[in-house]
Amino acid sequence: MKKNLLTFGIKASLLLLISISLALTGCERIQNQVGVPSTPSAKQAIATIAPASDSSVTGMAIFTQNGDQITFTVEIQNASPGIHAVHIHENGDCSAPDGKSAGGHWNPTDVAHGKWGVGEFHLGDIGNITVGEDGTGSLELTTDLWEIGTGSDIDVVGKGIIVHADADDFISQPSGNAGARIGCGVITLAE
Ligand SMILES: [Cu+2]
Ligand SMILES: [Zn+2]
Repeated sequence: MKKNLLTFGIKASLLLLISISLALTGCERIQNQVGVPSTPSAKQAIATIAPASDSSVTGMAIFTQNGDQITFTVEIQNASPGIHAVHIHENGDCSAPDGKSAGGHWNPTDVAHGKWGVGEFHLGDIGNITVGEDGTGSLELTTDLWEIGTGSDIDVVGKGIIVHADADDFISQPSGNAGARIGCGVITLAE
């Protein structure tokens, strides 16, 4: 009788343990279905723009991936009121005081300089920022022509952002006659 009770006790404990583990597994499954989406968080790249050619221009550029679209925003401060060209240049190198170390326009598709979205244009031909009396200006662009952190020819990471003294005329070759380089930043993958 005592032995039977003991056996019953062990059996009951085992059953209890199995029920608990089943219940836990069930919970986990539900959490996995409802919880965190399986896609990784949005990829981002950033560039901090620092003064070049004795200007005091500063700024920040951010690239954010959303599906196959990348949204680019740039904000600059301490620039002279008026129109300033902004481009992606081929080298992520701002070591030269005049920004020339950033090289020419980033042009992986080997076409002519132009206006973004119109006919031929470099993948670095972002366009012009209008700066107000307060010295600030911003621009936003969404495109599927770039990639972030893929290492492909159209990956923006490792390239440079240049802000110019003058406007891009979208016609002059090879770079739109936009004048001195007054701001420079290196595009890096954001962690
Ligand atoms: Cu440029
Ligand atoms: Zn260009």
